[in-house]
Amino acid sequence: MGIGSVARATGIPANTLRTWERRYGFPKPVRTEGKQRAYSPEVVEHLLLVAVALQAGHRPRHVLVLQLADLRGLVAEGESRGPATFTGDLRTLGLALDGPALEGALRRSLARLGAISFLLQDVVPLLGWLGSAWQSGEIGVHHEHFASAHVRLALDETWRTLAPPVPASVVCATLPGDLHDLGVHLAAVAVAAGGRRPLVLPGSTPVTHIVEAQRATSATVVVSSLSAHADSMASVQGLRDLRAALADSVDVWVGGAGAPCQDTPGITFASDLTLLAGL
Ligand code: B12
Repeated sequence: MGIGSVARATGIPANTLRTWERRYGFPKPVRTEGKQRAYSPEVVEHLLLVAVALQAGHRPRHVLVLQLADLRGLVAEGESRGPATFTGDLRTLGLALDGPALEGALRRSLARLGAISFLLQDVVPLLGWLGSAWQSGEIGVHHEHFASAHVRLALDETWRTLAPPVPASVVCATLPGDLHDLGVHLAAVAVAAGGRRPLVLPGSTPVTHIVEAQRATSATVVVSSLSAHADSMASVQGLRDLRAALADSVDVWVGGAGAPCQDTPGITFASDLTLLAGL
């Protein structure tokens, strides 16, 4: 990532990043051919933790010299004393419609847990709770929309931060009729955490567009996430069409609560997001 993107992702101004590099030797970028600074996903994750530690009141001169494991320990220690960022709190912040606080809590959780545990321990339980609490009338539709929009932004920011600056090699999409694209964003985070760049298509994408995107990028994998709301008959047909239109060399992975039970030859059905980090 370039210095501007790192500054946006971490909230640490570009000038500060340059000063720290001079003063503490961290964050250490590599130089592109054009002599621009470029930061690896590991450095960006490290900086996210630095940002959390600074917010908690630690001094840059103490925090910037720590090894990653020690920094994680410092942040975890602070979290256990300060406001926790587990799902219970995210729920409270969602109910309070407190955007900045919810954004901050999601960022802290990501920095503390790392991308995959952030998905599994915080985001997925929060989404499950939003669905059932909305259905039971415990929360209003505005709470559900508010919280899921913030989660979507956080996931979007996360995969963009983690994805290496290489051409996309994994296309992530829902199928026609399914506007629930959060599963696609969860998948994109896992793919990016595994070191590949996803191409994320918007919800309800026609099969022909998914195929065009795969051909245009020569992506080797297509990942589809189907929500509980997806029409199962249409999904089975959509997946057959998708499989038939793609070259045999392209792997197709499908998951989500609405993934059809029927096996479609040439498609891998799975629910464990961590598998996508190993593609
Ligand atoms: C957020 C949300 C919304 C948001 C969507 C925002 C967005 N951009 O995605 C908004 C507010 C827009 C919305 C709208 C609607 N929603 Co809605 N929504 C949800 C909610 C709360 C979360 C959905 C979600 O993202 N879940 C996370 C997904 C990814 O979890 P999952 O599918 O179980 O997948 C898991 C794994 O399989 C894995 N995974 C997922 N994909 C993949 C892929 C691979 C390859 C692998 C390996 C793993 C993997 O990751 C997940 C975690 O483990 C759910 C509740 C729920 N629990 O799902 C309701 C829910 C899906 N919605 C529902 C409904 C009814 C609707 C609406 C019809 C409401 C309305 N009356 O307008 C509309 C329909 C919109 C449309 N046309 O599609 C119902 C569907 C019920 C049904 N069976 O049909 C649900 C279940 C809520 C409920 N309890 O009633 N919704």
